[in-house]
Amino acid sequence: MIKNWDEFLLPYEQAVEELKTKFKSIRREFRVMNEYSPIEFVTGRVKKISSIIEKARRKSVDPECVEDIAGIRIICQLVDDIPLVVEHIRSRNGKDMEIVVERDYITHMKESGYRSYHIIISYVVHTAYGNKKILAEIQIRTLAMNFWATIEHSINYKFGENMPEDLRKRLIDSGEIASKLDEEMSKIKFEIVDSQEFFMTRSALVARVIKQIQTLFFSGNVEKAEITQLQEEFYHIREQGNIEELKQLNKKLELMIQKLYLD
Ligand code: 0O2
Ligand code: 0O2
Repeated sequence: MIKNWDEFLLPYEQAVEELKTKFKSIRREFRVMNEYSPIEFVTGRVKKISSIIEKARRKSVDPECVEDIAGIRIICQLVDDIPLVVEHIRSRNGKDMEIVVERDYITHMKESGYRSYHIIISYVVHTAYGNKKILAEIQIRTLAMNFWATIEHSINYKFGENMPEDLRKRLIDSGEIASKLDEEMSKIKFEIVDSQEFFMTRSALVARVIKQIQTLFFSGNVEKAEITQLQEEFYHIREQGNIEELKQLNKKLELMIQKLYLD
């Protein structure tokens, strides 16, 4: 019997925050490198007290044995990203987390039509009162799987066991459509990854060029007319969208700045 739920939930809240930060930072690292990230976004939540009590009762276990009190959801764009994220988590096994069990509901879709890859981990939280080992669930799924699961979850919540048969069938059918969408997206994976990397590289270059023109301007050692000319050159290239010309302009500005500080 849990006397103080706030105290009981504290390490789970901390675990959710820490795990969210850890997986979000992987995405950030890819972005800094202008590379496609297998992680699109990360969310997390601590299960509601009423749901913990209900689940513990249903499974005849103590609340701390409920595996998903702390839950992290990692959303990927493509199905092919999922094994990469799973491998990444496996590579952390025995380091900052321990894998307890993996459940592949993608190869083995649930009867409801639910698809996702689940990994239950045990995770140590360092608190002011010492270390506490807790269980956490990581769900890895695509945007399409997430769309389907979110809608199905809310319909399920409303109807529970009493879901009308035709609605259940429609949900199973729409799950198949979501699965088909994932398949189709996988077929154009190269174009998706390539265009997103192109977009990130171009944005990073644009930001660098603007910063370098500012550096030249604020140095006070470049004629105003020359700055205006560089700006016009930049606007012209940006509108044309030619990345090679943008790279050349960036290089030219780098050299101008180097020269400025060498002289
Ligand atoms: P960014 O730079 O937008 O990726 P927080 O505590 O605020 O860090 P929290 O409370 O978990 O995060 O927020 P939430 O609502 O669970 O969402 C977490 C992140 O997922 C947020 O990004 C949302 O923008 C992003 N997100 C949620 N739903 C979607 C979605 O359908 N599509 C996409 N692409 N992103 C989504 P951040 O943390 O603000 O950072
Ligand atoms: P929440 O917080 O509402 O998402 P179970 O006995 O099925 O309740 P079990 O055996 O502990 O749970 O684990 P399982 O089935 O591997 O994973 C449970 C979680 O996976 C659920 O959490 C859902 O988030 C998700 N899930 C599993 N099956 C389905 C499904 O058919 N549809 C949807 N939308 N989600 C599913 P909870 O308990 O619902 O909590």
